[in-house]
Amino acid sequence: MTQTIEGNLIGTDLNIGIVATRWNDFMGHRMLHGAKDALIRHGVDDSNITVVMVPGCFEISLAAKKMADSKRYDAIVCLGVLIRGGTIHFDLIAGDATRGISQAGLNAGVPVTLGVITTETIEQAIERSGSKAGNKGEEAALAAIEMANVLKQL
Ligand code: DLZ
Repeated sequence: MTQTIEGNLIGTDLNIGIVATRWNDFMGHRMLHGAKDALIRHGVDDSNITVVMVPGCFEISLAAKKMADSKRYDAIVCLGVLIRGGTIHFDLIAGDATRGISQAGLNAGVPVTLGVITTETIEQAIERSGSKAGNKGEEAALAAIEMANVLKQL
């Protein structure tokens, strides 16, 4: 008989870390709010949520790595907003941030979820941070709860 392991969305007793950025704060703030709101609505105690603010997406992975390595968190949510806006930095930062975030989780064996939005325009970033395209902060927070609960069973 097939055994299927899956995580529920019950956050009771989970310790969750969030790394969020100051760049593009107008959208970042809404993603952080969406993430915290989702965690609390799914049972995570407010006092079990730790938010670390970093300057920009390039800095997310180091903070996520330190948090993951500490083993004090069941999962870590990484939030950032990268807008191309004609800058050549965009692809470099996006690539490094994504790889670093992934590596932080793999190295520590702790779920680290990706709530970094990469867009061409500010309008697209607004759409994905709490308007018609949802809130990617909230999605990353739910993925963190689900993965924390999957990992507990593996
Ligand atoms: C430099 C830069 C640029 C051009 N764009 C963004 C962005 O859209 N989103 C973001 O989070 N950060 C950006 N940064 C800042 C870098 O991530 C980083 O904080 C600085 O290069 C300092 O290391």
